[in-house]
Amino acid sequence: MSKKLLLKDAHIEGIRYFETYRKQGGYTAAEKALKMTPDEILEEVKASGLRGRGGAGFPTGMKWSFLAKPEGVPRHLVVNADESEPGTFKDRYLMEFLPHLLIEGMLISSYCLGSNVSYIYIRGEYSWIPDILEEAIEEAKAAGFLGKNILGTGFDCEIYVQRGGGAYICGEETALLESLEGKRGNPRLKPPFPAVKGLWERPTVVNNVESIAAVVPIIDITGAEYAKIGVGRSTGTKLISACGNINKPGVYEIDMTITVEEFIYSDEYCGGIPNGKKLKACIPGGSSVPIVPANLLLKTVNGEPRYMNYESLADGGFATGTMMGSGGFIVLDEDQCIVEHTMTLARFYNHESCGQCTPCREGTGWMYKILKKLEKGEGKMEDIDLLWDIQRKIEGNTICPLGDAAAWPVAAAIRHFRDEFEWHVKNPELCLTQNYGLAH
Ligand code: L3W
Ligand code: SF4
Repeated sequence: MSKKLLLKDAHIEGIRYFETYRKQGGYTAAEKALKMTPDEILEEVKASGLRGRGGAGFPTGMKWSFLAKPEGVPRHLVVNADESEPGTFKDRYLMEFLPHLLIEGMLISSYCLGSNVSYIYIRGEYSWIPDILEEAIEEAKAAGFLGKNILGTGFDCEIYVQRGGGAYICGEETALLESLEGKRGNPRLKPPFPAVKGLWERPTVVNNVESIAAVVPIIDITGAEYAKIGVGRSTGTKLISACGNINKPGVYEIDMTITVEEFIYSDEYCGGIPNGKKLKACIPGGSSVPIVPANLLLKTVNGEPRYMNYESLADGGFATGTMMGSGGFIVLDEDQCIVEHTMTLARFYNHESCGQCTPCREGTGWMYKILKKLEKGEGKMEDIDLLWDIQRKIEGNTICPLGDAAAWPVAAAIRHFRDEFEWHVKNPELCLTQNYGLAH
Protein backbone atom coordinates (compact mmCIF):
# COMPACT_ATOMS: atom_id res chain seq x y z
CA MET A 1 0.00 0.00 0.00
CA SER A 2 1.50 3.31 -1.09
CA LYS A 3 1.89 6.05 1.52
CA LYS A 4 -0.53 8.93 1.07
CA LEU A 5 0.43 12.48 1.94
CA LEU A 6 -1.59 14.61 -0.46
CA LEU A 7 -4.69 12.51 -1.03
CA LYS A 8 -5.04 10.98 2.43
CA ASP A 9 -8.25 12.93 3.13
CA ALA A 10 -9.54 13.16 -0.45
CA HIS A 11 -12.31 10.61 0.27
CA ILE A 12 -13.79 12.61 3.16
CA GLU A 13 -17.11 14.20 2.33
CA GLY A 14 -16.98 17.99 2.44
CA ILE A 15 -13.14 18.15 2.55
CA ARG A 16 -13.47 20.91 -0.05
CA TYR A 17 -14.80 23.21 2.66
CA PHE A 18 -12.78 24.96 5.34
CA GLU A 19 -14.66 23.52 8.32
CA THR A 20 -14.10 19.89 7.33
CA TYR A 21 -10.52 20.50 6.15
CA ARG A 22 -9.73 22.18 9.47
CA LYS A 23 -11.30 19.31 11.47
CA GLN A 24 -8.93 16.93 9.68
CA GLY A 25 -5.95 18.96 10.88
CA GLY A 26 -5.91 21.45 8.01
CA TYR A 27 -3.93 24.68 8.49
CA THR A 28 -1.93 23.26 11.42
CA ALA A 29 1.12 23.13 9.11
CA ALA A 30 0.50 26.83 8.32
CA GLU A 31 0.26 27.64 12.04
CA LYS A 32 3.54 25.80 12.60
CA ALA A 33 5.22 27.50 9.63
CA LEU A 34 4.20 31.01 10.66
CA LYS A 35 6.06 30.46 13.95
CA MET A 36 9.21 29.57 11.98
CA THR A 37 11.47 32.02 10.14
CA PRO A 38 11.35 32.03 6.31
CA ASP A 39 14.90 30.62 6.27
CA GLU A 40 13.87 27.72 8.51
CA ILE A 41 11.03 26.86 6.10
CA LEU A 42 13.43 27.06 3.15
CA GLU A 43 15.77 24.63 4.95
CA GLU A 44 12.87 22.16 5.43
CA VAL A 45 11.93 22.35 1.75
CA LYS A 46 15.57 21.83 0.74
CA ALA A 47 15.92 18.90 3.17
CA SER A 48 12.78 17.28 1.72
CA GLY A 49 14.43 16.89 -1.69
CA LEU A 50 11.12 17.95 -3.31
CA ARG A 51 11.45 18.25 -7.08
CA GLY A 52 9.10 20.31 -9.23
CA ARG A 53 6.02 18.27 -10.10
CA GLY A 54 5.16 20.13 -13.34
CA GLY A 55 7.51 18.25 -15.63
CA ALA A 56 11.11 19.38 -15.31
CA GLY A 57 11.74 17.96 -11.79
CA PHE A 58 13.88 20.95 -10.80
CA PRO A 59 14.67 20.98 -7.02
CA THR A 60 12.10 23.28 -5.39
CA GLY A 61 14.33 24.38 -2.49
CA MET A 62 17.07 25.37 -4.94
CA LYS A 63 14.60 27.36 -7.06
CA TRP A 64 13.40 29.19 -3.96
CA SER A 65 16.96 29.96 -2.89
CA PHE A 66 17.59 31.58 -6.32
CA LEU A 67 14.87 34.17 -5.66
CA ALA A 68 16.42 37.62 -5.85
CA LYS A 69 15.62 39.93 -2.92
CA PRO A 70 16.44 43.51 -3.93
CA GLU A 71 15.45 46.09 -1.30
CA GLY A 72 11.98 47.61 -1.82
CA VAL A 73 10.97 45.41 -4.80
CA PRO A 74 7.89 43.19 -4.27
CA ARG A 75 8.28 39.44 -4.90
CA HIS A 76 5.60 37.04 -6.09
CA LEU A 77 4.61 33.40 -5.93
CA VAL A 78 2.74 32.24 -9.03
CA VAL A 79 1.14 28.80 -9.05
CA ASN A 80 1.11 27.19 -12.47
CA ALA A 81 -2.32 25.56 -12.76
CA ASP A 82 -2.34 25.68 -16.55
CA GLU A 83 -2.38 21.90 -16.64
CA SER A 84 -2.66 21.32 -20.38
CA GLU A 85 -0.22 18.50 -21.04
CA PRO A 86 -2.19 15.73 -22.80
CA GLY A 87 -2.70 12.86 -20.36
CA THR A 88 -2.19 15.05 -17.28
CA PHE A 89 -5.09 15.78 -14.91
CA LYS A 90 -3.65 15.45 -11.41
CA ASP A 91 -3.68 19.18 -10.53
CA ARG A 92 -7.32 19.36 -11.57
CA TYR A 93 -8.05 16.64 -8.99
CA LEU A 94 -6.16 18.50 -6.25
CA MET A 95 -7.84 21.82 -6.96
CA GLU A 96 -11.31 20.34 -7.34
CA PHE A 97 -11.31 18.15 -4.24
CA LEU A 98 -8.63 19.63 -1.97
CA PRO A 99 -8.53 23.39 -2.71
CA HIS A 100 -7.53 24.21 0.87
CA LEU A 101 -4.41 22.03 0.57
CA LEU A 102 -3.25 24.31 -2.25
CA ILE A 103 -4.24 27.49 -0.39
CA GLU A 104 -2.44 26.31 2.76
CA GLY A 105 0.65 25.40 0.72
CA MET A 106 0.51 28.83 -0.93
CA LEU A 107 0.28 30.59 2.43
CA ILE A 108 3.35 28.75 3.76
CA SER A 109 5.28 29.27 0.51
CA SER A 110 4.30 32.95 0.21
CA TYR A 111 5.47 33.56 3.79
CA CYS A 112 8.75 31.79 3.08
CA LEU A 113 9.34 33.72 -0.17
CA GLY A 114 8.05 37.08 1.07
CA SER A 115 5.19 37.26 -1.42
CA ASN A 116 2.32 39.45 -0.22
CA VAL A 117 0.39 39.01 -3.46
CA SER A 118 0.34 35.52 -4.96
CA TYR A 119 -1.46 34.16 -8.01
CA ILE A 120 -2.99 30.97 -9.33
CA TYR A 121 -2.96 30.93 -13.15
CA ILE A 122 -5.47 28.30 -14.23
CA ARG A 123 -6.21 26.95 -17.71
CA GLY A 124 -9.37 28.35 -19.26
CA GLU A 125 -10.84 24.91 -19.91
CA TYR A 126 -11.03 24.21 -16.16
CA SER A 127 -13.97 26.59 -16.18
CA TRP A 128 -15.65 25.33 -12.99
CA ILE A 129 -12.54 25.30 -10.78
CA PRO A 130 -11.87 29.04 -10.24
CA ASP A 131 -15.18 29.27 -8.32
CA ILE A 132 -14.05 26.41 -6.05
CA LEU A 133 -10.69 28.11 -5.46
CA GLU A 134 -12.21 31.54 -4.88
CA GLU A 135 -14.66 30.11 -2.37
CA ALA A 136 -11.76 28.44 -0.51
CA ILE A 137 -9.80 31.72 -0.56
CA GLU A 138 -12.78 33.57 0.95
CA GLU A 139 -13.18 30.88 3.63
CA ALA A 140 -9.47 31.03 4.50
CA LYS A 141 -9.66 34.81 4.68
CA ALA A 142 -12.71 34.72 6.95
CA ALA A 143 -10.81 32.35 9.28
CA GLY A 144 -7.79 34.69 9.40
CA PHE A 145 -5.46 32.54 7.26
CA LEU A 146 -5.28 35.10 4.42
CA GLY A 147 -5.53 38.88 4.25
CA LYS A 148 -3.89 41.35 6.62
CA ASN A 149 -1.77 40.44 9.66
CA ILE A 150 -2.31 36.68 9.37
CA LEU A 151 -2.63 35.05 12.81
CA GLY A 152 -1.19 38.21 14.33
CA THR A 153 2.22 37.69 12.72
CA GLY A 154 2.23 40.95 10.77
CA PHE A 155 2.41 38.98 7.49
CA ASP A 156 -0.12 40.01 4.81
CA CYS A 157 -1.06 37.78 1.89
CA GLU A 158 -3.68 37.97 -0.84
CA ILE A 159 -4.25 35.24 -3.43
CA TYR A 160 -5.83 35.95 -6.83
CA VAL A 161 -7.06 33.43 -9.40
CA GLN A 162 -6.46 34.28 -13.06
CA ARG A 163 -8.03 32.25 -15.88
CA GLY A 164 -6.05 31.50 -19.03
CA GLY A 165 -7.57 31.65 -22.51
CA GLY A 166 -6.99 28.00 -23.44
CA ALA A 167 -3.47 28.07 -24.93
CA TYR A 168 -1.12 25.17 -24.06
CA ILE A 169 1.90 27.44 -24.35
CA CYS A 170 0.71 29.49 -21.35
CA GLY A 171 1.84 26.54 -19.18
CA GLU A 172 5.43 27.44 -20.06
CA GLU A 173 6.38 29.64 -17.12
CA THR A 174 7.46 32.78 -18.98
CA ALA A 175 4.50 32.63 -21.40
CA LEU A 176 2.32 32.30 -18.32
CA LEU A 177 3.86 35.45 -16.83
CA GLU A 178 3.32 37.35 -20.09
CA SER A 179 -0.31 36.25 -20.10
CA LEU A 180 -0.72 37.17 -16.43
CA GLU A 181 0.57 40.64 -17.34
CA GLY A 182 -2.25 40.86 -19.89
CA LYS A 183 -0.15 40.23 -22.99
CA ARG A 184 -0.07 37.49 -25.63
CA GLY A 185 1.46 34.36 -24.07
CA ASN A 186 4.78 34.28 -25.94
CA PRO A 187 7.65 32.58 -24.05
CA ARG A 188 10.57 34.81 -23.06
CA LEU A 189 14.23 34.00 -23.57
CA LYS A 190 15.87 32.57 -20.41
CA PRO A 191 18.01 33.74 -18.65
CA PRO A 192 16.95 35.88 -16.93
CA PHE A 193 14.93 33.27 -15.04
CA PRO A 194 11.70 34.34 -13.33
CA ALA A 195 13.48 34.03 -9.97
CA VAL A 196 15.40 37.15 -10.99
CA LYS A 197 13.01 38.89 -13.44
CA GLY A 198 9.50 37.47 -13.46
CA LEU A 199 6.06 39.02 -13.14
CA TRP A 200 6.32 42.76 -14.02
CA GLU A 201 10.11 42.23 -13.93
CA ARG A 202 9.91 41.43 -10.22
CA PRO A 203 11.54 38.33 -8.66
CA THR A 204 9.00 35.52 -9.01
CA VAL A 205 8.79 31.86 -8.12
CA VAL A 206 6.61 29.83 -10.50
CA ASN A 207 5.70 26.39 -9.16
CA ASN A 208 3.27 23.67 -10.15
CA VAL A 209 0.09 23.08 -8.07
CA GLU A 210 1.28 19.71 -6.76
CA SER A 211 4.69 21.10 -5.73
CA ILE A 212 3.06 23.80 -3.61
CA ALA A 213 0.52 21.35 -2.11
CA ALA A 214 3.47 19.11 -1.09
CA VAL A 215 4.88 21.90 1.08
CA VAL A 216 2.05 21.22 3.59
CA PRO A 217 3.09 17.63 4.46
CA ILE A 218 6.77 18.69 4.35
CA ILE A 219 6.19 21.23 7.13
CA ASP A 220 3.86 18.81 8.89
CA ILE A 221 6.24 15.83 9.10
CA THR A 222 9.54 17.76 8.50
CA GLY A 223 11.69 17.76 5.39
CA ALA A 224 13.91 14.98 6.74
CA GLU A 225 10.94 12.61 7.21
CA TYR A 226 9.56 13.50 3.76
CA ALA A 227 12.95 12.67 2.25
CA LYS A 228 12.80 9.16 3.77
CA ILE A 229 9.77 8.35 1.59
CA GLY A 230 10.66 7.22 -1.91
CA VAL A 231 14.13 6.42 -3.18
CA GLY A 232 17.30 8.30 -4.14
CA ARG A 233 16.52 11.75 -5.52
CA SER A 234 12.86 10.75 -6.01
CA THR A 235 11.68 11.72 -2.55
CA GLY A 236 8.16 11.97 -1.20
CA THR A 237 5.05 10.95 -3.08
CA LYS A 238 4.00 11.73 -6.66
CA LEU A 239 0.56 12.05 -8.17
CA ILE A 240 0.09 10.10 -11.37
CA SER A 241 -2.89 10.59 -13.68
CA ALA A 242 -3.36 7.28 -15.48
CA CYS A 243 -5.33 6.93 -18.70
CA GLY A 244 -5.50 5.06 -22.01
CA ASN A 245 -5.98 1.29 -22.25
CA ILE A 246 -6.30 0.45 -18.57
CA ASN A 247 -9.12 -0.88 -16.43
CA LYS A 248 -8.97 1.84 -13.79
CA PRO A 249 -8.13 5.29 -15.14
CA GLY A 250 -7.73 7.91 -12.40
CA VAL A 251 -5.37 9.86 -10.17
CA TYR A 252 -3.07 7.81 -7.92
CA GLU A 253 -0.57 8.84 -5.28
CA ILE A 254 2.53 6.67 -5.40
CA ASP A 255 5.68 6.67 -3.29
CA MET A 256 8.05 6.13 -6.24
CA THR A 257 9.37 2.77 -5.01
CA ILE A 258 6.86 0.70 -7.03
CA THR A 259 7.67 -0.82 -10.39
CA VAL A 260 5.98 0.22 -13.63
CA GLU A 261 4.65 -3.33 -13.94
CA GLU A 262 3.00 -3.13 -10.53
CA PHE A 263 1.51 0.26 -11.38
CA ILE A 264 -0.07 -1.02 -14.61
CA TYR A 265 -1.23 -4.44 -13.46
CA SER A 266 -2.03 -4.21 -9.74
CA ASP A 267 -5.62 -3.64 -8.62
CA GLU A 268 -4.48 -0.86 -6.33
CA TYR A 269 -3.60 1.23 -9.39
CA CYS A 270 -4.46 0.76 -13.09
CA GLY A 271 -5.88 -2.76 -12.69
CA GLY A 272 -4.39 -4.14 -15.91
CA ILE A 273 -5.34 -3.81 -19.57
CA PRO A 274 -8.97 -4.37 -20.69
CA ASN A 275 -9.89 -7.68 -22.36
CA GLY A 276 -6.53 -9.22 -21.48
CA LYS A 277 -4.81 -7.36 -24.31
CA LYS A 278 -1.04 -7.08 -24.39
CA LEU A 279 0.83 -3.91 -23.48
CA LYS A 280 2.40 -2.23 -26.50
CA ALA A 281 3.88 0.97 -25.11
CA CYS A 282 3.46 3.72 -22.60
CA ILE A 283 4.10 7.43 -22.28
CA PRO A 284 4.78 7.80 -18.57
CA GLY A 285 5.08 11.57 -18.14
CA GLY A 286 2.61 13.39 -20.36
CA SER A 287 2.62 13.61 -24.17
CA SER A 288 5.93 15.53 -24.30
CA VAL A 289 8.10 12.71 -23.01
CA PRO A 290 9.39 9.87 -25.20
CA ILE A 291 7.16 6.84 -25.73
CA VAL A 292 8.65 3.57 -24.43
CA PRO A 293 7.90 0.10 -25.83
CA ALA A 294 6.67 -2.57 -23.41
CA ASN A 295 9.95 -4.49 -23.19
CA LEU A 296 11.86 -1.41 -21.99
CA LEU A 297 9.01 -0.22 -19.85
CA LEU A 298 8.85 -3.29 -17.68
CA LYS A 299 12.62 -3.61 -17.35
CA THR A 300 15.70 -1.50 -18.05
CA VAL A 301 18.35 -2.34 -20.64
CA ASN A 302 20.28 -4.06 -17.85
CA GLY A 303 17.33 -6.30 -17.07
CA GLU A 304 16.52 -4.52 -13.78
CA PRO A 305 12.85 -3.75 -13.05
CA ARG A 306 11.85 -0.26 -14.14
CA TYR A 307 10.52 1.84 -11.30
CA MET A 308 8.06 4.70 -11.25
CA ASN A 309 10.61 7.36 -10.33
CA TYR A 310 12.69 10.12 -11.92
CA GLU A 311 15.94 8.14 -12.17
CA SER A 312 14.63 4.77 -13.28
CA LEU A 313 12.32 6.16 -15.97
CA ALA A 314 15.17 8.21 -17.41
CA ASP A 315 17.66 5.35 -17.14
CA GLY A 316 19.36 4.73 -20.45
CA GLY A 317 18.81 8.29 -21.63
CA PHE A 318 16.34 9.14 -24.35
CA ALA A 319 17.52 6.18 -26.43
CA THR A 320 15.82 3.72 -24.13
CA GLY A 321 14.43 5.57 -21.16
CA THR A 322 12.00 8.41 -20.87
CA MET A 323 11.03 10.92 -18.17
CA MET A 324 8.77 11.17 -15.15
CA GLY A 325 7.57 14.48 -16.65
CA SER A 326 4.26 15.69 -15.29
CA GLY A 327 3.11 12.19 -14.30
CA GLY A 328 0.56 11.88 -17.12
CA PHE A 329 0.71 8.11 -17.63
CA ILE A 330 -0.75 7.02 -21.00
CA VAL A 331 -1.03 3.29 -21.71
CA LEU A 332 -1.32 1.88 -25.25
CA ASP A 333 -2.40 -1.71 -25.86
CA GLU A 334 -1.41 -3.96 -28.76
CA ASP A 335 -4.22 -2.62 -31.00
CA GLN A 336 -3.03 0.98 -31.02
CA CYS A 337 -1.38 2.42 -34.11
CA ILE A 338 1.82 4.28 -33.27
CA VAL A 339 1.77 6.26 -36.53
CA GLU A 340 -1.74 7.54 -35.90
CA HIS A 341 -0.89 8.26 -32.29
CA THR A 342 2.25 10.21 -33.25
CA MET A 343 0.29 12.13 -35.89
CA THR A 344 -2.31 13.16 -33.30
CA LEU A 345 0.43 14.52 -31.05
CA ALA A 346 2.12 16.31 -33.96
CA ARG A 347 -1.17 18.01 -34.82
CA PHE A 348 -1.48 19.15 -31.21
CA TYR A 349 2.02 20.66 -31.01
CA ASN A 350 1.66 22.31 -34.40
CA HIS A 351 -1.61 23.89 -33.30
CA GLU A 352 -0.15 25.04 -29.97
CA SER A 353 3.19 26.45 -31.25
CA CYS A 354 3.27 30.20 -30.59
CA GLY A 355 5.16 30.70 -33.85
CA GLN A 356 8.10 32.76 -32.52
CA CYS A 357 10.87 30.35 -33.56
CA THR A 358 11.23 29.09 -37.11
CA PRO A 359 12.23 25.47 -36.27
CA CYS A 360 9.14 25.04 -34.09
CA ARG A 361 6.67 27.04 -36.18
CA GLU A 362 7.66 25.42 -39.49
CA GLY A 363 8.97 22.08 -38.23
CA THR A 364 5.85 21.11 -36.29
CA GLY A 365 3.76 21.82 -39.40
CA TRP A 366 6.02 19.72 -41.60
CA MET A 367 6.03 16.83 -39.12
CA TYR A 368 2.25 16.87 -38.97
CA LYS A 369 1.93 16.96 -42.79
CA ILE A 370 4.35 14.04 -43.27
CA LEU A 371 2.76 11.98 -40.52
CA LYS A 372 -0.68 12.59 -42.01
CA LYS A 373 0.57 11.30 -45.36
CA LEU A 374 2.17 8.24 -43.79
CA GLU A 375 -0.89 7.51 -41.70
CA LYS A 376 -3.15 7.56 -44.77
CA GLY A 377 -0.82 5.20 -46.63
CA GLU A 378 0.36 7.94 -48.99
CA GLY A 379 3.93 8.17 -47.70
CA LYS A 380 7.28 6.96 -49.05
CA MET A 381 10.21 5.35 -47.22
CA GLU A 382 12.19 8.62 -47.61
CA ASP A 383 9.47 10.40 -45.64
CA ILE A 384 10.45 8.48 -42.53
CA ASP A 385 14.03 9.76 -42.84
CA LEU A 386 12.78 13.27 -43.58
CA LEU A 387 10.66 13.13 -40.45
CA TRP A 388 13.70 12.06 -38.45
CA ASP A 389 15.74 14.89 -39.92
CA ILE A 390 13.10 17.54 -39.13
CA GLN A 391 12.71 16.52 -35.50
CA ARG A 392 16.51 16.66 -35.05
CA LYS A 393 16.55 20.21 -36.41
CA ILE A 394 13.90 21.32 -33.90
CA GLU A 395 15.37 19.79 -30.74
CA GLY A 396 17.53 22.24 -28.79
CA ASN A 397 17.05 25.06 -31.31
CA THR A 398 14.08 26.90 -29.88
CA ILE A 399 13.24 29.48 -27.22
CA CYS A 400 11.11 27.22 -25.06
CA PRO A 401 10.69 23.47 -24.43
CA LEU A 402 7.63 23.15 -26.69
CA GLY A 403 10.02 22.55 -29.59
CA ASP A 404 11.68 19.63 -27.78
CA ALA A 405 8.28 18.40 -26.64
CA ALA A 406 7.15 18.23 -30.27
CA ALA A 407 10.37 16.55 -31.45
CA TRP A 408 10.82 13.86 -28.76
CA PRO A 409 7.59 11.91 -29.36
CA VAL A 410 8.39 11.71 -33.08
CA ALA A 411 12.01 10.67 -32.45
CA ALA A 412 11.02 7.98 -29.94
CA ALA A 413 8.24 6.63 -32.15
CA ILE A 414 10.60 6.22 -35.13
CA ARG A 415 13.40 4.85 -32.95
CA HIS A 416 11.28 2.17 -31.32
CA PHE A 417 8.56 1.52 -33.92
CA ARG A 418 10.18 2.14 -37.31
CA ASP A 419 8.65 -1.12 -38.54
CA GLU A 420 5.16 0.35 -38.08
CA PHE A 421 6.05 3.41 -40.14
CA GLU A 422 7.44 1.12 -42.86
CA TRP A 423 4.30 -1.04 -42.65
CA HIS A 424 2.22 2.02 -43.54
CA VAL A 425 4.37 2.64 -46.62
CA LYS A 426 4.24 -1.02 -47.70
CA ASN A 427 0.52 -1.55 -47.05
CA PRO A 428 -1.27 1.56 -48.35
CA GLU A 429 -4.51 -0.30 -49.06
CA LEU A 430 -4.76 -1.53 -45.45
CA CYS A 431 -4.19 1.99 -44.12
CA LEU A 432 -7.54 3.01 -45.54
CA THR A 433 -9.46 0.51 -43.41
CA GLN A 434 -10.65 1.38 -39.94
CA ASN A 435 -8.71 -1.54 -38.50
CA TYR A 436 -5.21 -0.91 -39.78
CA GLY A 437 -4.08 -0.60 -36.17
CA LEU A 438 -4.95 -4.26 -35.66
CA ALA A 439 -3.07 -5.35 -38.74
CA HIS A 440 0.46 -4.58 -37.54
C1 L3W B 1 16.78 30.04 -11.64
C2 L3W B 1 18.44 28.88 -12.82
N1 L3W B 1 15.79 29.18 -11.99
C3 L3W B 1 16.19 26.39 -14.03
C4 L3W B 1 13.96 26.99 -13.07
C5 L3W B 1 13.14 27.43 -14.27
C6 L3W B 1 11.92 26.52 -14.14
C7 L3W B 1 12.49 25.23 -13.57
C8 L3W B 1 12.74 24.15 -14.56
O1 L3W B 1 9.89 23.09 -18.69
C9 L3W B 1 9.32 20.76 -18.69
C10 L3W B 1 9.52 20.68 -20.17
C11 L3W B 1 8.22 20.03 -20.67
N2 L3W B 1 18.06 29.91 -12.03
C12 L3W B 1 17.46 27.96 -13.23
C13 L3W B 1 16.14 28.16 -12.77
N3 L3W B 1 15.40 27.17 -13.29
N4 L3W B 1 17.46 26.83 -14.00
O2 L3W B 1 13.69 25.61 -12.93
O3 L3W B 1 13.32 24.68 -15.71
P1 L3W B 1 13.48 23.90 -17.08
O4 L3W B 1 14.01 24.90 -18.05
O5 L3W B 1 14.25 22.67 -16.83
O6 L3W B 1 12.02 23.43 -17.50
P2 L3W B 1 10.66 24.21 -17.85
O7 L3W B 1 10.90 25.35 -18.77
O8 L3W B 1 9.92 24.52 -16.58
C14 L3W B 1 9.06 22.11 -18.15
C15 L3W B 1 7.87 19.18 -19.49
O9 L3W B 1 8.19 19.99 -18.40
N5 L3W B 1 6.49 18.72 -19.40
C16 L3W B 1 5.48 19.51 -19.00
C17 L3W B 1 4.46 19.96 -19.56
C18 L3W B 1 3.18 20.44 -19.06
C19 L3W B 1 2.75 20.43 -17.80
C20 L3W B 1 1.38 20.49 -17.37
O10 L3W B 1 0.44 20.52 -18.15
N6 L3W B 1 1.18 20.49 -16.08
O11 L3W B 1 3.64 20.36 -16.85
C21 L3W B 1 6.29 17.40 -19.50
O12 L3W B 1 7.11 16.58 -19.44
O13 L3W B 1 8.42 19.28 -21.80
O14 L3W B 1 10.62 19.85 -20.43
O15 L3W B 1 11.01 27.06 -13.25
O16 L3W B 1 12.85 28.77 -14.18
N7 L3W B 1 19.72 28.77 -13.20
FE1 SF4 C 1 6.93 29.43 -29.49
FE2 SF4 C 1 7.62 26.96 -30.30
FE3 SF4 C 1 9.47 28.83 -29.99
FE4 SF4 C 1 8.25 27.82 -27.83
S1 SF4 C 1 9.58 26.70 -29.25
S2 SF4 C 1 8.71 29.97 -28.25
S3 SF4 C 1 6.18 27.49 -28.68
S4 SF4 C 1 7.76 28.85 -31.49
